[in-house]
This record gives sequence, C-alpha cells and structure tokens, in this order.
Amino acid sequence: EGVGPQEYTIIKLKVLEFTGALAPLADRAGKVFLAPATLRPETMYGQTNCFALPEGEYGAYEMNTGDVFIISERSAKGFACQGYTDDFGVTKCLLKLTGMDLMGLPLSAPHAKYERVYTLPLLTISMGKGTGIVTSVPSDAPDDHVSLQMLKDKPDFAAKYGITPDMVAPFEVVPIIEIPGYGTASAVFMCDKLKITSPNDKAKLTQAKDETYLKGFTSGIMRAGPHAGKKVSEAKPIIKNEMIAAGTACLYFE
Ligand code: A2H
Repeated sequence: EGVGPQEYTIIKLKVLEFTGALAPLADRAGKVFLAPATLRPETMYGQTNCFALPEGEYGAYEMNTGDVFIISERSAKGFACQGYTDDFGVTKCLLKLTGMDLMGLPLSAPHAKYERVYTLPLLTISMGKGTGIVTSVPSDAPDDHVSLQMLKDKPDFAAKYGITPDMVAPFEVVPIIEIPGYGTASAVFMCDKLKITSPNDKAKLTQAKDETYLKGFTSGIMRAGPHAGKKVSEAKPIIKNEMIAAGTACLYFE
C-alpha cells in the first residue's frame, strides 16, 4: 500500500426491507444503505450479494447528506472526521445493530445485474478495516467466490445465519472483466487452479488475490457496462467518478 492513506470507494447498497431489528429505520426508507468499502469500483457490475460479520457490531449512522449508513462504529468516526457530518468528529448513531441483525437483508446494489441481492455471513471480515461491510464480486474476488460457493454447498451452515437457498442459488458469477489467460472470471479461474475450497485457505487466497488484482489492473478489459472494451486501468477512475456523481458511491480514506 505504500505511503499515505488508502482511498476506498464506499458503495451505497440500498436496504429494501425494514423488518425485525431494522424496523425503527422504516421512516428513513430509501435513504438507508449498507456501505461497503472497495478498492475495485469498476467491478460493481458483478455484484451477487453483500457480506457482514455475524458477530460484528454495527450501527446506523446519520450523514449530513441525509443518508443513513450501516457501518462499523470505528468507520463512523472516520466518516465524521472526513466531513460527512456537520458536527466534525461526531456521528449520530440512530440504532445499534449486530451482523446477525443484517443476515438475509435484501438490498439494491448499484450497477448489479440482479435487482435484489442479499446480505450473507462472512467470518473472515475484519472489523478494523473499511466499514466492516464487504460487497461481493465472485468473478473477480477470490474471497468472495469461495465464500459464496461455500454457502451454496453447505445449506446447513447457511441456515445457522437464517440464509435460505433462494438467497444464494440464483446468484451466478457474472463475467465482467476479461484477463488474457484467465478468462472472464479470473477469481473462479484462480480458485480452480490453486484448488481453493475454503475461505480459511489463507495463503492460497492471498496468492490468488495478488495475482488477479495485479493482472486485472494491468491487462484486464471491461466486458460489462457502458465502458465495455476499455482497459480496467482506464475505466476504473471513470466509473468511480460516475458513481460519485450519480450519488451511488462516495470516498473514504484510512
Ligand atoms: B474488494 P485492503 Cl472484485 N474485511 O472489493 C475483509 N475484507 C474487506 C474488508 C474487511 N473489513 N473491507 C473491504 N474488504 C475487501 C471488491 C474486490 C476487492 C475485488 C477484487 C479484490 C478486492 C469486491 N469484494 O480486494 O486490505 C474488499 O474487497 C483485494 C484486496 O484494504 C476491498 O476491495 O487492501 C478489499 O478487501 C480491501 O482490502
């Protein structure tokens, strides 16, 4: 990562239902978002779901834009310091939530092919990074691919978190970026090649991640969205800025 802060793009995944623990937010419908941090805004065409840590502690925080972001408390402080609240350094927490409260929550994800995606468990999320929410792009992120596949293959594991087959089975990998030698779903290609079957296969996942991340940036070509045909390195800043202008993303540094 080198020197200086890391820039993340925060993607706004709109909450579509307000039942259970989220009921108190019903009057904010349309303005409540799960807000994952990503390094790959150009991959949002390939979203199939969102991930949260079941044991994670989250909150619904009011931003000065009128939006409510569901994020970790730690990142809420970061947002406050970065000008997302009028009262610098203070964020208003409307509601405390756990990751378990978010399991199975339906969302509308910008640029996604699927109209409605679900919030699923991911046990390897670090609450000390980004917002503690991760959006899932199994075509290009090896972690996302093995984690979604495991939930499809192990319905009993999924059921422990209230996840039913209809929340995972219909969501197939969407080919969005072509990398010469890796095909149009480089994460799937690398997981197959290295025989990665579990989200806990740390060393192999790191290798797969490093290789697909580097190759994707240097030689990937967009195959989805209005910038299909462009190089990933060219499309990335364009798509990021378009999403910010459209109000479907914002920037966050840490
Ligand atoms: B990336 P870095 Cl397509 N815990 O977004 C675990 N992982 C997290 C996280 C957290 N708290 N917050 C963000 N992330 C993931 C897309 C993507 C990502 C693609 C390919 C590679 C990739 C879709 N998931 O990351 O440690 C998010 O996943 C490869 C590293 O700050 C975020 O970008 O470098 C990335 O890790 C941030 O990781």
